[in-house]
Amino acid sequence: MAPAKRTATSSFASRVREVRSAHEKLLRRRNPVDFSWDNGVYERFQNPVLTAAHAPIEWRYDFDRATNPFFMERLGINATLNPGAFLWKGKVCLVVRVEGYDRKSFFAIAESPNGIDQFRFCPEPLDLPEVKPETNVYDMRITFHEDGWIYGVFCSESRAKKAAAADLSSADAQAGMVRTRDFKKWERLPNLKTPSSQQRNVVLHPEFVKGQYAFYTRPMDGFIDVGSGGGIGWTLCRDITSGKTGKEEIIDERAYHTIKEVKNGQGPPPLKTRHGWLHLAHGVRGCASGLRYVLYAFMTSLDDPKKIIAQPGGHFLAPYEGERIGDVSNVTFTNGWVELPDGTVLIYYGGSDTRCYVARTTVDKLVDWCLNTPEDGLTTRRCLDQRLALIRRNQQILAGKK
Ligand code: M1P
Repeated sequence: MAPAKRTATSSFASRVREVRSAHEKLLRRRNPVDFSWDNGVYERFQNPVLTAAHAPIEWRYDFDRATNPFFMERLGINATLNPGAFLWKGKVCLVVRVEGYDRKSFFAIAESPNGIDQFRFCPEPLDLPEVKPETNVYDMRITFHEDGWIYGVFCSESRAKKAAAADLSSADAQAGMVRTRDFKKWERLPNLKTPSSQQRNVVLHPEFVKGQYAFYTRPMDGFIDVGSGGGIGWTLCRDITSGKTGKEEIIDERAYHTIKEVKNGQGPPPLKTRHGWLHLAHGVRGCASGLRYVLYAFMTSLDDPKKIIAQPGGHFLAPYEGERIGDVSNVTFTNGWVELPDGTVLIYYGGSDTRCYVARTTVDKLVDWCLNTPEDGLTTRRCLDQRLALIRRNQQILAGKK
């Protein structure tokens, strides 16, 4: 027995060294621009910014030689996805949905000096309080509100109360809320109470509107299928510590034969520009291979943030190359972006519910994209007319006639 024990012990030490060194190499990996992509709107990068393998090894392995002599992973991490984003103390930070092999997600902050690579998780995940038992939490949007608090609004999911005993998939989604001033101490607020029976993709607007808190919502009467609900909604709330909102109205509807035919949802909190509020959202359509999630952009009025003033047609960003493949394939989903002091915008998005990517653009480019890209013509005739107008104008320009 003694030699076997010695072998296990020495293998433990070398395993720790090997695992640590591979992990450190991944964390230090640089992320060059992917020049296979060029649409002039945003840049893509060669690697995801975060994967499951970025999770600290202390979160996955048991370092006790007695209980884990082979230095095996005990609590595996399955995915890191759908991050909220914010700037804090000179770093770009992501509040990441980290999913274990057990399918439960939790939140953890990862920091990078440049927002493109070298993301490292803080030593521990966020230890957020519960208001009542919930089965899963995910997709946090961070809002620096003008009231001085920093809010995190996320999906709080539990098994549907009215589900039949044999129905183990019906769920109930609500908007959970936390707030902090330092990203260390978190206060849990009551879940938002809106007129809709279920909510996902709820986002707090950064400013008061008519003296009230304003939320982008996504009402639904089912968990996967939005039923008679759907669209990006809007509601006001007098007292965020009660969570009770007023009536809900749809400001961005689903539409037949568009990228948001099945459902849609606000992405991160909008960015304020001198031309209006810039929004990024996800739109979903159904096809033979399942649901396809893409990102789209639009703008709303500075005077009335629920009033759409520009809505370019089609998607802004869709799954590309390896982004297409993952646990839930053909999905791009965003809930975080940051604006740097020089006007650069870093857009973070989950790829196929598996890993996190970044795209880089600027406020000026996003505004130009929104204000000057035609709306969806909704029929082939009108969309073809838009394209013919572009082609024929280009022909004139290139022939020197304009
Ligand atoms: O699996 C794709 C996405 O599905 C949900 O999005 P929606 O609320 O629009 O249905 C979310 O659970 C999201 O996390 C996930 O990426």
